[in-house]
Amino acid sequence: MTAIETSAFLGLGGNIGDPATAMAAALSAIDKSPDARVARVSPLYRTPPWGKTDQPDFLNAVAELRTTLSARELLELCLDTERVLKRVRNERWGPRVIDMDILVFGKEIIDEPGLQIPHPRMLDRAFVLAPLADVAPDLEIEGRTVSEHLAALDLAGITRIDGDPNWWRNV
Ligand code: PH2
Ligand code: MG
Ligand code: MG
Repeated sequence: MTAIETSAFLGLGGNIGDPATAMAAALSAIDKSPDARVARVSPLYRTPPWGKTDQPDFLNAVAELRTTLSARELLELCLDTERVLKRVRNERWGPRVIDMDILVFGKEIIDEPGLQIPHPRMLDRAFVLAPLADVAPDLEIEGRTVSEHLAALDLAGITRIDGDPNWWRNV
């Protein structure tokens, strides 16, 4: 029997130390897991801090995964990976070496403690939608495509870093 694969989208970010290396290490770890593989990765973006503005700029990216895990199991894999990379949880929206959020998990709608999918704040965040539009412009979320949602947002300060498209493999 072949297990069903779900397409899931992860948002990645960080603004302490070397976030590009941390994000690359996180994606490589997930890709090595027997139950998930990395299908597409956006370019990196430099983005102004959202929510709590007195902190350094972030690097952000989005990855599409194919996984046989459940959404809850994928969350555990992401949290384990954050722990391996020495993420420390301090203040909400504060500085971090790595953050991985499940944005979309197939067509599932989940509203449980610690797991809300689609991610409840993603549609307000250009730092999520700009890289998501690179990998899945036509993905529908709440009745509109990612491109349509992105067109409604202010892109001030969001810059795509044009570099190696396989940046996440160089760890
Ligand atoms: N993550 C946050 C809070 N603010 N700002 C940017 N630019 N990028 C992020 O990834 C980010 C943020 C909480 O997860
Ligand atoms: Mg987050
Ligand atoms: Mg998070």
